[in-house]
Amino acid sequence: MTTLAILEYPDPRLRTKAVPIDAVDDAVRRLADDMLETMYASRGIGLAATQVDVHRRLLVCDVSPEHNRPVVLVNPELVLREAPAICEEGCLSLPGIYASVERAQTIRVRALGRDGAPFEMAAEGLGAICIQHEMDHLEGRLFVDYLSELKRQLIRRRLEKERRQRANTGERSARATVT
Ligand code: GNR
Ligand code: NI
Repeated sequence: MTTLAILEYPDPRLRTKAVPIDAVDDAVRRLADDMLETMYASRGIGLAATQVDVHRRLLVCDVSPEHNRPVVLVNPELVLREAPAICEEGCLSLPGIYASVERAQTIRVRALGRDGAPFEMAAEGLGAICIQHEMDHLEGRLFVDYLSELKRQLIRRRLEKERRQRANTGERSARATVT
């Protein structure tokens, strides 16, 4: 397995709308496995193919406390969304940036699994939020799109500054909550 490079905001490739996958073959399974490895290595709870510059409808997530419940969703479709909830989100494509976003608290999603078979699953809380966040990536949408242009500008500047500092010191970015 391989860890893949994650695109970072404001990379325009993050705006690409992903196309459906017509067959879950070995190449798709390999990509899903590499995405899971990348997600775990980055301490993320989800990853969309868009973030690794593959513009196909595939996402992975694992919101379990032991990080031992990987989920692979191919061509996911929401069949139910209910009960709005506001939750603070982060994104591996915006390292260190956190902001509150409104999502549905409960969802049902229909998708193909790693084996290519269709299935439906219910998710709530963090699992539901994560799947909606990943499905947004597949549309070329990011959580900062729900914020004002002023806040997005602040975030762009902060990320630029952090990247300059990371390049100089090799250190991780500090946490910043944008309210
Ligand atoms: O790791 C992640 N954490 C997270 C926290 C709250 C809401 C959504 C997420 S997804 C994010 C990983 C990521 O960027 N997926 O696209
Ligand atoms: Ni993300």
